[in-house]
Amino acid sequence: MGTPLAEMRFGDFLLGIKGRAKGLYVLGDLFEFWFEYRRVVPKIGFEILARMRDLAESGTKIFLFRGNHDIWFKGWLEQGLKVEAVFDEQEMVIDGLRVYLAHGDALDQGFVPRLFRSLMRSSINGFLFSCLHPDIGISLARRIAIRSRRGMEERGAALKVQAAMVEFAREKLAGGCDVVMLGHSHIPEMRRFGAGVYINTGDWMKSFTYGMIRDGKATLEYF
Ligand SMILES: [Mn+2]
Repeated sequence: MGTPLAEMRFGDFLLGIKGRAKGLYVLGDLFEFWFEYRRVVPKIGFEILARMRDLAESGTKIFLFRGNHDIWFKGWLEQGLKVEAVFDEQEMVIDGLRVYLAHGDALDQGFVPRLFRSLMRSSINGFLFSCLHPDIGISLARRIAIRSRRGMEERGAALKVQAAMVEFAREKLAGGCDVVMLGHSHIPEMRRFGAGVYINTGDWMKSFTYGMIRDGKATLEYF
């Protein structure tokens, strides 16, 4: 999510599925950046977090997946939002379908994304980062995160990732999955391979798209 307007639209989406969706699977990079401090809650996307908690309390099971921008979930978000679980990748049975879900950044072989991923995943860096005052740390991290995303928005880089994702999905589907859902590339798409379906859920910055599983069918939807 980027602009306040995009955030509001996602908020409207959350409100709209209340009482209707059994599960919500957030496929990573919900935030440009997320970090859980020991005693400080970042002032990031509060409205969205409040709506997600409301949704969880109304009975929708929420599953968060780590992206490459928001990997620092350390339990507070799970407790605070009443999230069911946090995953890197997961195969789940949803509505009778075998569904593989992940953010998909592991398939991104670009130099900057790989560097960004290893920086973000290092626990020493996490410790050092936690020593910075949150106002300084968060604005620094946001700047790096925005640069990393701009890299993704370059057409060449995005197309490379897209191709790697399609190939990955083809293999997963051949291996017995019914549906593969990924994000990260910001390019929404849906492809069929035999009886299997690959969906890239796109984003909530420009595309406002999401994957839906209903009555044993997976589709790509626009909000
Ligand atoms: Mn990403």
